[in-house]
Formats: sequence, structure tokens, C-alpha cells
Amino acid sequence: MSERVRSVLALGSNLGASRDTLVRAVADLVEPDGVSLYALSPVARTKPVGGPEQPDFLNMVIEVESSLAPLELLAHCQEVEEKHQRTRTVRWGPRTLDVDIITYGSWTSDDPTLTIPHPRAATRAFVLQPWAWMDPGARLNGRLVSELAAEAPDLPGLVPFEEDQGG
Ligand code: PH2
Ligand code: MG
Ligand code: MG
Repeated sequence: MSERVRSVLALGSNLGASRDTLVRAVADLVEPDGVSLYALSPVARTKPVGGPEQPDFLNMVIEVESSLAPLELLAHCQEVEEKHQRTRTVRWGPRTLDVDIITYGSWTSDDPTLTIPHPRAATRAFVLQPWAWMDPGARLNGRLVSELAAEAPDLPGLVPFEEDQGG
């Protein structure tokens, strides 16, 4: 049996029926035999960080256990983005679905194709806060994720998603 590695994946959506997209994307991400769901976070509504004027995002994270190599996991995440009609027009612009690999076990890489841990995760509350809700003891770069979240500039724009808010 091949080794299974735990990874944190961050999901975001701010176009279309975002809540439905996130639910379906989680199901699609853990559909292959080589990938299973280990934990999932609540959904946050977040103000966009960077990019043009655009709608609020819904963001969440999941932890998966997989037997995929890092680049195989990346290709799988990109297939799920494509399935949800992800189009890449403006960098940091609105999208139906973005899936980013945040961690891959304790593996690190500074390859520009796949930088692990994700190079901007440590400063983004839209990744850190859902992660801290999911796993209060989680650490990134040797720091508690909950502490990093508390210091992130975008934390004031983040609220727990409630069903009646729409999106
Ligand atoms: N993703 C980005 C850039 N800005 N802002 C929020 N709130 N949520 C995101 O998922 C997000 C962002 C690039 O992928
Ligand atoms: Mg992203
Ligand atoms: Mg991305």
C-alpha cells in the first residue's frame, strides 16, 4: 500500500451559486479512490483580498488524506476547478472555484509550479480562520494557525457564513 499523506486544501468561490459549488467541489475532490476526506471547516464569508472590485467570497478548507504525489494532487485540484467552469482571466479576479494546496504533509517546495506551504497562506485570514476552526491546534511555519489568523489584515472582513445571507 502506498503512503497516504494529509494535505490542507483551501477552497474559494465568488461567482455563481458559491455555496453549492463548494459542497460539490468537496465531493469531487474526495471522489477518487486515492483521496479521502479527513476533516472539513465551516464556511466563511470574506471580503476580497487584492484584485479588482468583486463580490465577497465564500471560503473554506478541507484536510484530505491521499496517495497522490504533490503534482498529481495539483492536477486533480485543477480538474475539479475546470469541472466547475473555472476560467482564468484576471489574476486574483472573481472565480466560480479556486482550489489551492496549502500543505502536503511536512513536505516543502519552492518550485514556482507548486510552492508548499502556499506562499501567501500565512497572512490570509480567509485561509487561516477556517483552518483554525477545523483544527485549533494546527501549525503553519512553526506558528499556531489561530495566532496567524488573529494577525492577518483581512480578519475584520471575515464572518461565519449563514445560510440566509445568500451566495
Ligand atoms: N483568493 C484570491 C485572492 N483574494 N480573497 C478572498 N476573500 N478569498 C479568496 O479565496 C481569494 C481572495 C486568490 O486566489
Ligand atoms: Mg487562491
Ligand atoms: Mg488557485
